[in-house]
Amino acid sequence: MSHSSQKVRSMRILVLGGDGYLGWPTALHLSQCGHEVAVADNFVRRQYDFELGVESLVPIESLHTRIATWHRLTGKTIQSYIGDLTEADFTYDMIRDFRPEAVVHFAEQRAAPYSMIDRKHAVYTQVNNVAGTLNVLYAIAETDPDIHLVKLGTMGEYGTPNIDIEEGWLEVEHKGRKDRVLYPKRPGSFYHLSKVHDSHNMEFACRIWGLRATDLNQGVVYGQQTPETSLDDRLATRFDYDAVFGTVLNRFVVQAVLGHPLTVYGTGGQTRGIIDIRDTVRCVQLACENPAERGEFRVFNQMTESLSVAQIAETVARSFPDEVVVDNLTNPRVEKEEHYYNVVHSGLVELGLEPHLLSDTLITSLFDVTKRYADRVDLDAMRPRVDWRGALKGETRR
Ligand code: NAD
Ligand code: USQ
Repeated sequence: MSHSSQKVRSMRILVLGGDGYLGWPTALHLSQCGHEVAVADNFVRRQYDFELGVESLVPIESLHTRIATWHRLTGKTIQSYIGDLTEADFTYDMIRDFRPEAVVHFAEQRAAPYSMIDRKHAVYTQVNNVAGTLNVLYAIAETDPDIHLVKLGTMGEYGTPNIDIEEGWLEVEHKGRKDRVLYPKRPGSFYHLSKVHDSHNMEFACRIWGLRATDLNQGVVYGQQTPETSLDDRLATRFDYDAVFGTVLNRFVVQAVLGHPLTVYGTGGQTRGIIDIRDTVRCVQLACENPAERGEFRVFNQMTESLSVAQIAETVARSFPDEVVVDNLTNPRVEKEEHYYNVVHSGLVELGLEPHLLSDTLITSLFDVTKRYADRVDLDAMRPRVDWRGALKGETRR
């Protein structure tokens, strides 16, 4: 049944990671839908840029200016909390102060290559992500267990199993007995593993304390604009193209415009679930407005279609008016390039999602964004430098 036309009452929604690529457009979208929104962030994403010597292709304003611009344009207020989720006092105080009905949690280190740089980055990623989420679970349990946690997970938690990927849970029959178990996970980086650990901690909190949580196992996101961010340049969200934080389709678009070969890793046979950023914000809205039950650990696969990396490269190349060269680089990651991939992703559609499938129009609009800021591109940042097998070569620092 579609719930999309139902009139929904205004909710208090706290968006953790609200200064990031997806958190900021989501906060705007929820505010535009009439919800009372607050954002939280420690700005560590902006620090990674300083560390790596790169920056978003599209210039982004400070959170302060973004919020002030939104208020000037729409009259709507977004509250902000500046702090780190791994600090329990900050997390508890914020949840007690804002009293949200839903907490949308984007606030994690989200780049697989960043987590594979060396031991230090792997440990940072897992401590930041797992400890931050644990603090959020405790703060919810001790403040108001009715608060619905909507947490961003990732399709990469599942890996590429040789059976269909279900939405989080699997019915199994073993030696004549049946059970419903968490879907077995086999992720491909220490980052993706951090999400698996989070999922287990959330399921435990739902089962033991009766919390309510939705895990949104999202595919690779593409796109840069939503109706809200397009209202004013000062509302723009970031657009990463570097080899650490840039995601595959966004990178290929920038490479096509700059006449750089598309960096397909290996044969490009690896298939991934993908999703348009406009669908990301809508999915989060649907999850908030249709909460999980108390004690329920609900999982949705937040992706709209599956494409291999080679198909993504072909689609970008076909949409670009000039010639595009594809460079099959030695794959710096360890991943299957030939595999089965069939994902169930009906839960969000049943709640009312009407997917934007990948189109030439969308890709062309990304070409336009890239052309506008092409002089900001650092071509050196395009080459992958993080090797999944780095630890074996004594390349990692203690
Ligand atoms: P992002 O790095 O742009 O945003 C994350 C935000 O969280 C940043 O602003 C960062 O400063 C903040 N943050 C990180 N750790 C924090 C902490 N300890 N305390 C407070 N703030 C903290 O990432 P994104 O691309 O917007 O992704 C958001 C979420 O969605 C992540 O959890 C990511 O794993 C998930 N996701 C992203 C994609 C994608 O393609 N971008 C796909 C699937 C899932
Ligand atoms: N790839 C290339 N060339 C490139 C970049 C990537 O061939 O220049 C390939 C990778 O080898 C991989 C695929 O494209 O097979 C996806 O890579 P990616 O960097 O676009 O995405 P990934 O590392 O999986 O991570 C991104 C987000 C992460 C999110 C994840 C969703 O950074 O936050 O969790 O997408 S998913 O992949 O479904 O787990």
